[in-house]
Amino acid sequence: MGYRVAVVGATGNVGREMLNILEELNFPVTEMHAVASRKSKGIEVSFGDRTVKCESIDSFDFSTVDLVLMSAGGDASREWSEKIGKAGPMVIDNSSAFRMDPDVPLIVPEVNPDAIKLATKKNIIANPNCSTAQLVVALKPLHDAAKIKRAVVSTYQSVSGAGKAGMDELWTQTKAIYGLGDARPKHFPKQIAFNLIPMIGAFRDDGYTEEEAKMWAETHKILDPDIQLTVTCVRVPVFVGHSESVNLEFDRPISPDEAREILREAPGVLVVDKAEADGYVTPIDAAGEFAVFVSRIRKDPTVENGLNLWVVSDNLRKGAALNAVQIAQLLDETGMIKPAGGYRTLTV
Ligand code: 11C
Repeated sequence: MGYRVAVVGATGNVGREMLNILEELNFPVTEMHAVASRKSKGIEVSFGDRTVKCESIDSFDFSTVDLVLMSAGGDASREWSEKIGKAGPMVIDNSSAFRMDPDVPLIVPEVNPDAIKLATKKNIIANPNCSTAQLVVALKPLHDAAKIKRAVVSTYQSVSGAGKAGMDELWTQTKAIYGLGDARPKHFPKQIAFNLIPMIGAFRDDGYTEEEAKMWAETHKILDPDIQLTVTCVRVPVFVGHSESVNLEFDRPISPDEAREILREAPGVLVVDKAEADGYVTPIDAAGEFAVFVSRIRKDPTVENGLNLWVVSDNLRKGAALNAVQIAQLLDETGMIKPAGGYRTLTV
C-alpha cells in the first residue's frame, strides 16, 4: 500500500531534501514523480538509490497522483496549488502563498496536528516559514506548562533560506574577498561574506521586514494569537542552519531546570545545554539533523518570570522538507489521502 507522489520544485534545495526525507522516513510511495519548470525537464534527481527524470509542470497531469509536495516558490504556488488541489491530490505547499488563508491549515505536526481537518476545504496544507517552524516546536511545550505572554526573537538565518542563489553568493563572495572574482552583491542587498544583513524580505510600511511579519503572524496562527511577539531577522554567512535567540516572559515562574525537563520530553526537541565550551549547538552541528536543538537555557533576571533560550535547526529539514513529510505522514495516519485509483503494490 502506498501513494503516487509528485514533488514539484524537485531540483531546488528543499525539493531535493523532500525526496531524501520521503525515502529516509520510508514514506509509502508507489510512484515518484519529480516535477519542475519546463527548463528543468529531463534533469535527473535522486530518490533513494534510483534517479527520477524531471517532468514539466506545464504538461504534468496532477489528477494521476494522490499527494503533491510543492516547493517551487510563491508565484508557482499561486498559479498551481489551488488547481492541483481541485484536480484531486492533497497539496502540501511550502510557500507563503496560502499560509494565512483561513481555509488552509498551517501545520507543524508537533504543535497543531488537529488543524489537519481543515485540509479538505481546498486540499491544501501550508508548511510554515523555516524560522517559524523551529520556534514553535520549542515554544509549544513551554507554553503548555506556563503561558508565554511575550517573546522577543532575534534570528541568525543561513543563506540556504534564500535558495541556491543565496548559497552561491556566499561561496562566490568568500572566494572573491581573497582576490578570485567579483565580490559585489547580486542576490542579497549587501555583502554577505564576512558580514551580516539585518533585512530578510522587503521592508513594510511599519519598518519591519516581510520575514519578521511572517514569524509573528504564523506563530499566532499555529500556536496562540495572544502571545505578544517582536522579531528581528538577520541573514548571516552560514550555509545551512537557522539560529534564534529567544527571550520569553511567562505568566508564572518557570526555572531553567523545569524548562530543561519539559523540553527533554518534548517531541522534535533535543536539549544540549551544558555551561561548557562545547555544551551548546551551532548551525554546523544541526545541519543534516531532524531535531530542533535548544541550548543556553537561562533565567532572565530583568523581567518577571523570564527565560532565555538558543534554538537551532536545519532550515532545509525541520524548517521545510522534514515538516512537509511529517504533514504527509499525518495525512496518511488520518486517512486523508484518497488514492483515486485505489492502493497499488510497490513496484519500484
Ligand atoms: C529565509 N525564511 O531564510 C526564509 C526562507 O516564506 O518560506 C523561507 C521563506 C518562506 O530567507
